[in-house]
Amino acid sequence: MGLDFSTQRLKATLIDSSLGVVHESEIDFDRSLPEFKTRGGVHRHSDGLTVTAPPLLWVAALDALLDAMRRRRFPFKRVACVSGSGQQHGSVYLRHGADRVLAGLDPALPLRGQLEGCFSIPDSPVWMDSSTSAQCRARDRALGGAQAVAALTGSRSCERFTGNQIAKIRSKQPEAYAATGRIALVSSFCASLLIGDYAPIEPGDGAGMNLMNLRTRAWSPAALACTAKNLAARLGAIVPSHTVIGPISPWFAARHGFSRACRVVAFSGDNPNSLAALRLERPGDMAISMGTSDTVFGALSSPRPSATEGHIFGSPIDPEGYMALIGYKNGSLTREWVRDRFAGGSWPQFERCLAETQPGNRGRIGFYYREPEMTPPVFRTGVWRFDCRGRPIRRFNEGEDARAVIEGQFLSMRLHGRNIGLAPRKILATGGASVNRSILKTMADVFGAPVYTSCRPNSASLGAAYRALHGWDCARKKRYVPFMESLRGAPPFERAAEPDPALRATYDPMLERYAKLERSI
Ligand code: 5FX
Repeated sequence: MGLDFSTQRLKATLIDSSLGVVHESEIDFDRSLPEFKTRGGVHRHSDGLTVTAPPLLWVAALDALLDAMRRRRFPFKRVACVSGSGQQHGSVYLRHGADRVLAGLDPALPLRGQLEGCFSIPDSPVWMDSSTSAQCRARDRALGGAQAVAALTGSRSCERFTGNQIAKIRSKQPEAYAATGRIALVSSFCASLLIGDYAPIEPGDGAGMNLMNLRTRAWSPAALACTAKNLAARLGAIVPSHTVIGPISPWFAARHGFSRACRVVAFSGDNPNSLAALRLERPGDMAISMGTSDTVFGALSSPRPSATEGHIFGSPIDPEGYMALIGYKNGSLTREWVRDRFAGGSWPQFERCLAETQPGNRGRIGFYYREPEMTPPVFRTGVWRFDCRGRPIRRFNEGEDARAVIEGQFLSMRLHGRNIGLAPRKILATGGASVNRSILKTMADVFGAPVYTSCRPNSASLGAAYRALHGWDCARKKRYVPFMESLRGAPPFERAAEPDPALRATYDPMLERYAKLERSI
């Protein structure tokens, strides 16, 4: 069973021994638990920067989800192993002694009332928070600059990353910090509920804190020291992602009928779990998720952390591997804007534009920033068009904007992926735009790699279920089993587009021209 505590809902995905999905359930936080007064699962504060969510909401959601599954006569006793996923970076502050509460839960009562008094901070900072710029700059100063922080932890100091959130709480709410016995991530906190004890953190989600040494996968004493006093004792251990962290707690067996033999595998973040769902195990396996914002993630063996772009996390499916994550703000909305203004207003018309223009767009390159962009950081929105000699031009010919926005987005992904060590071998395309065959063909050509599709929703909870199976398999066989050995027989992805080898000669030099023009912007 995989559980995904995402920003807006809790989902469960169950797989059986043939690796097919046999059950899915979900609870929407705003709709099912209106008393927490969240919108989109969070509380946005009046400063426009602070965003929080009550951890008790996630506890109540677990009660509600399990109750609903029990009403549907879900056979809990057949669950062999559970793992899970949490929105990344968010932190949960548990009072001294909360571990005793977790260990002594009364099966006659729901979790919610029993855990209510356990939080020293009742509203947890979450990944949408951007209120910690001062703490980020302090971290940069203490550790030798932005690039030094990235080299040590895998990412530059980021406002949403847990270490900077902890530093803010330590300085603004010192009594609450002193009352805290354990600081958990959303993922490890939810795992704690299942094992009835404080759960360890694993390197996929642990890397999203600016506190872990990316290479050793242990807490960095220097990063801890510049965050808060006595932090190591409050964070607990970091364990490999496939670790069985305990049997399920007696509360789940007595109240819902789970088997006492059911095991729990370390929970990870939503992005690392999505990597597991798409089985991106080998360096060069990457995914492009095209949604409101676009996300690129993939496996890599030689990471090159950068202070200016992307993040490197520990791989959740390879104890020695790494994963890259690059986010873009200009995704679907920007593609739709170009479609509506310059490509006939419909996707069939847009596809016609792609078909009627040449790959490489006769050397023409466009940059379309409808939103301030984070990769690369571009704060001024606008459209920039260049001819084949790199000279700015005001307009393109008919159809060329459609090709320019698609080629430009993929060139950017290839460039910024390369900058942090991602060398694509095979691409999995997901998200709304991945149903568009001409876009996928352009993707294959720009990257020079085959493109596969996966339209399975709920990738984080499915990935957590796969990771549960993986951890269970390793424990059962008493050796490390490669992830894909445990996943042998999983349904194949559809091969959707092949690269045209002749187009390397077009796109390889175009990438270098793109990089130069991007710098000029
Ligand atoms: C990744 O760094 C993020 O902040 C988001 O993708 C969150 O994980 C969403 F839950």
